[in-house]
Amino acid sequence: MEQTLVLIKPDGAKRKLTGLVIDRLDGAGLRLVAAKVVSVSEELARRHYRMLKDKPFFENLIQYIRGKFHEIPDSQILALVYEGEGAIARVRQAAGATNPEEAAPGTIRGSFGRVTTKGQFENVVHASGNAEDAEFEVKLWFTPAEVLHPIYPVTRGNGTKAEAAAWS
Ligand code: IDP
Ligand code: MG
Repeated sequence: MEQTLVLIKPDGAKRKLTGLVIDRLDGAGLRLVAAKVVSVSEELARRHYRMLKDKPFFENLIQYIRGKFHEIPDSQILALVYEGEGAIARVRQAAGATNPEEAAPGTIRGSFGRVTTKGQFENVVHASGNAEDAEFEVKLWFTPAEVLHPIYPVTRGNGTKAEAAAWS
């Protein structure tokens, strides 16, 4: 059994795709075990995308996930945790490839993503990439009390000190 993090990115929220994304993931037979509206701080955004800090698109990515390109008030975003056998790969499959131009037709990104004229990938959803990222990200965005039967070991905290304490 796996749990994986999904974020409806600001382009998805702005373009009223929230219901559609949830519907697609329902259709994939996954169970929703946590959901929360989060105000994405600079710190949270940087921590979430820590592995990409040396990429040329990193600063734009931080602005994008904080809703700065889509006039999202309070940088609000919907964060979700889905659970199921093979949930990480199944959500990735439903999401499609990172580059919307390469994402298969019928996937969320293939159907609704776009590449802006400035080269930013606006790809509607975030989905954890692998087991290690899924654990880190679920712990970063949620406390154990916010997840129905949290599955990740509670002794290894990630995120901020407070978040680590919540999982310890
Ligand atoms: P993923 O979201 O499919 O896991 P990552 O490589 O983890 O892809 O990149 C995180 C996010 O950074 C992507 O979803 C996309 O929004 C953005 N991104 C990734 N690669 C590029 C790029 O080459 N140009 C612009 N934005 C990118
Ligand atoms: Mg990734």
